[in-house]
Amino acid sequence: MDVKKALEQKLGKEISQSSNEEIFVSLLQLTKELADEKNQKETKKKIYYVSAEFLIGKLLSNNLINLGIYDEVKNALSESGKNIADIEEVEVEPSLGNGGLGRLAACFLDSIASLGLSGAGVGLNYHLGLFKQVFEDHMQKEKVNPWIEEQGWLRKTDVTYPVSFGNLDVVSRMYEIDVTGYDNRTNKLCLFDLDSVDDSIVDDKNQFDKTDIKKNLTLFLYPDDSDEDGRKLRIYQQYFMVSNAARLVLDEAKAKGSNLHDLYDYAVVQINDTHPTMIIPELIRLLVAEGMHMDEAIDIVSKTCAYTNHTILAEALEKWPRHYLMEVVPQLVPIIEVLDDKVRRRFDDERVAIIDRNDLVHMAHIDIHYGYSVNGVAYLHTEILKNSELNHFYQLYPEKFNNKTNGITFRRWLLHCNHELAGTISDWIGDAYKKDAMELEKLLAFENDKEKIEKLLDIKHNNKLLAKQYFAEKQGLDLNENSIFDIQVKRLHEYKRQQLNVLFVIRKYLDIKAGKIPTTPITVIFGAKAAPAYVIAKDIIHLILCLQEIINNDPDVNKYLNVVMVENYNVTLAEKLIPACDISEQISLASKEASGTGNMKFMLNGAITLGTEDGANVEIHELVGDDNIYIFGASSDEVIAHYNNHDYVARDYYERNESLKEVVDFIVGDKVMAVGNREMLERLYNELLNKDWFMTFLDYDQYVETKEKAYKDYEDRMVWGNKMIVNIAKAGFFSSDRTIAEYNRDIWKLND
Ligand code: 26V
Repeated sequence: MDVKKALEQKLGKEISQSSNEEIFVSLLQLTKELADEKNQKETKKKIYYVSAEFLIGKLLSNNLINLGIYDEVKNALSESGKNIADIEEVEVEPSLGNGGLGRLAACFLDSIASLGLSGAGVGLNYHLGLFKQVFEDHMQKEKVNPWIEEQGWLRKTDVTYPVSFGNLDVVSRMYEIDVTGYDNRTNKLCLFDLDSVDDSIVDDKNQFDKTDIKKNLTLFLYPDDSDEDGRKLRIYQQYFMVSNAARLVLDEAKAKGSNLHDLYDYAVVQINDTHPTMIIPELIRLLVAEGMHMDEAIDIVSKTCAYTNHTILAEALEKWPRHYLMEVVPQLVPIIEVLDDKVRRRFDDERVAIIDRNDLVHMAHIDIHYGYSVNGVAYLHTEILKNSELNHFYQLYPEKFNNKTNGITFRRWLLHCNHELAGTISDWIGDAYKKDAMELEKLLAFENDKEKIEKLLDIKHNNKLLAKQYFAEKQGLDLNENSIFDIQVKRLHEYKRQQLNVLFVIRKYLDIKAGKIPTTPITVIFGAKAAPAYVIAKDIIHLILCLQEIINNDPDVNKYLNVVMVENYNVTLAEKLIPACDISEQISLASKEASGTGNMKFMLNGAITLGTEDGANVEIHELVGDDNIYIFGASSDEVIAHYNNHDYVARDYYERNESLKEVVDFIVGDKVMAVGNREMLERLYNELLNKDWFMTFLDYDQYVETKEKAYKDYEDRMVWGNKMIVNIAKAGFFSSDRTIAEYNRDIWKLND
């Protein structure tokens, strides 16, 4: 295909005479047409990945790469004086997820299509994505984040289903987004919506009537659940999602010849965390409505559904009061009661009941009893599920438990975000790694190869320059490209311990003030959104922004140390920061981060991990060996023992450790108070000193020591370059193509 000709035909004029917006729209149309050509007949069995979140990010460049025309388009544009990066800027990012869980779902869709598997994502068409973060007075403020445009990726379909709630009947509508496989088929992401939803009910403070379901149902991703109406709205959303998903599954199975008694030969439903759990009673309800006996319906559904657990944090495991369900989805309650009754008859163990003594419905328990597979998302996480968190279930169903270590799509997280590195790798080992990521191991041959290492270091420097330019333009930030880029980007949560990194920053600041000058300047970069109602998380952001102001304006220090918090961290910004990173901060309290996937993206782009033995860090460590990662901190066993013995006392560490004490006191000292908010800073200080639930002080000394070691090693550019090579070479295991092949081999069994 002559891309230039095709594009100019769509534009109706020359590229050089067209605006970036016009070019974007034409490329969008062209992409959709090419994607259509790769629609394939469904195979008998199909995977439905049902998820409340799909954090897909911008799609244009990825689709161009997957369709094999990225380079032609880029060249055609540049011949006409246009830059593809400027066209990418026209696209609005759909932020339809919070973080790792939603981004994982997006990577999985890419890999399902790229492996040629027949599959669909099923979710909700939120009108407003995760809030847009802005900083005012060194604090996070939330703004609405619309993404749907006249000309976008959504395709309106004629598929509609009736959905009934306790007090309301609605009719849904399905929208589709193409999921292009890399040199392979096109699948669909099916997003359900209601025609009556009305964006104008949201006021400028982000408030809206939470009870007006017809108008608000799909407005927001994760409506605020700090009150009862908010929690009920979540149940409305979840039921709406799964009722539509269930209809779609049954319709498509029937169309392919299923008599529903053999549903599991036609469909597998992967339940992404507990949010879609109600699909189990809903499918049972629909099968019974088709005339099937209840016991058989339960059996068939149990052979069709599989569950993925993404966290061990108890507060994140959903439990809904039975009376909420009674109000919103009364038709499911008798079914859930039957499911509970069957469990209680089989097992005399209150801990595995579905409806507990307080009348709370444990969603994960439904999934485990009535799904045929339960998987964790990294080796350590699955071990913790089996041995402690879900041990009483593991005793009952050892055969259901399995591990599927997460992965990332290399199309977005290497080919798209780091063109120079991807091109260089192709020059060195050929293109085969694009389809078989394990090919990257061939790069190990270049360890100690001075010329190759210099090239890698050059690429890293160029990516720092690109990031510098981007953030100067977009956010008025000034990044020093000659500094070490030490980056922690992820949701703000106490268990992820941004506060530990902050303590280090203060330590470094005080050291420099005292005359201990770093050899190479350091830029500590943060990016993180805090849940709007998460008070301590917002206090941590406040402290970071205060430190940014103090440190970057201190002429004694700012030549050697800078702190930068990027605003509104999202997929698009991740794509700019990750290729520029030297040190990847993965410092969660051991046992708390189920997997992490940012850690994999950084490694693939030649950053060295500084982390605890947590989540997939454990597997990164195993792959790259002690010399190519910086590991510190208490082990998950030690941490779990502290929790069990209730013997961690933060204040003891503070009182015994002069360095730590000085750093912690700085938070409420005159310097920070002069720019910050007393209430927020004191609250954070007291939280750390009196609680520190995620044991920051426990790991402080080792963290400081290990990070200093990393900075020192950075000085020997050859030594550091070797570490980069090993990390890139060993990243192949973390391709989501590998993860999806394992899901298919062990759970889905498509194409058998
Ligand atoms: C949710 C909540 C909501 C209530 C307050 C506390 C809290 C804490 C954590 C969560 C996480 C929910 C599930 C989740 O997003 N898990 C993430 O899934 C990723 C993909 O498997 C994985 O890489 C991350 O480690 C895991 O945190």
